[in-house]
Amino acid sequence: MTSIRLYDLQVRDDRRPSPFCWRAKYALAHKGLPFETVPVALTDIPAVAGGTHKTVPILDDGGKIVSDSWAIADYLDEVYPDRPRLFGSPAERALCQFVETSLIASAARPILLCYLKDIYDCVLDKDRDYFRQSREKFIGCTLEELASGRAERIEAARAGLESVRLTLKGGAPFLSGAHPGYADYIVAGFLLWIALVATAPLLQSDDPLLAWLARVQDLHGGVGRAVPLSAMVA
Ligand SMILES: N[C@@H](CCC(=O)N[C@@H](CS)C(=O)NCC(=O)O)C(=O)O
Repeated sequence: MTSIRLYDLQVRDDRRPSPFCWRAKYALAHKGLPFETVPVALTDIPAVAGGTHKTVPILDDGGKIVSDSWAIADYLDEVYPDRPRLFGSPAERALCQFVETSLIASAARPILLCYLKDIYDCVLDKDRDYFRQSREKFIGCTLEELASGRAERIEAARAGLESVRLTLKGGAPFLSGAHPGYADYIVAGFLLWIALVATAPLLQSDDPLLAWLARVQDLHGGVGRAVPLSAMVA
């Protein structure tokens, strides 16, 4: 029996789309640590693990509670130093942060705006009012108004992933080089998120990202393999 539990955002049909939770699942798998996920609704997060955390992922390692995907990765490297490291050095960690911020600036925001209404349509009934109110406050219009401009935005979202494509063009199997690393998990987490909620394709079928994403899905015993990509691919 494992004692590691990961609180993982749940939406309809027990899908688990959270990009930040994906990173944490990959981080645990990378370390070779067995874990179980605990499904949690958005509006139940404040009641999890003592009630002091506002977001998932939240890790419970035999009673030690850690929240935030970066803090979880750091914790795992610190507490399990003999297992494969997520960050080989502070420099690698800093570069992974750069990957995250670059992705947020170039792709994640347009992607979020394209798919926010799809995400709303997937959240559990109990979360719908909270999701609508919090996200409409954030974007400054209704989810329906946002969705009506989606077609033009998808092009921008697809183009925002160009730095990932160009990196992979270098020939290495992973963004982190010959072996997969946290940068791969960051980018794959965003794409698996969309694959689980999309009602319109983000990628063309000949997109070179797809071969890389399939490789990442197959890693560590296939931690992301069950996610169908078809809804995200034209
Ligand atoms: N910086 C956090 C962000 C986590 C995050 O935003 N998680 C979302 C789910 S994808 C969440 O829990 N949102 C709670 C809410 O919207 O109330 C991390 O890296 O773990």
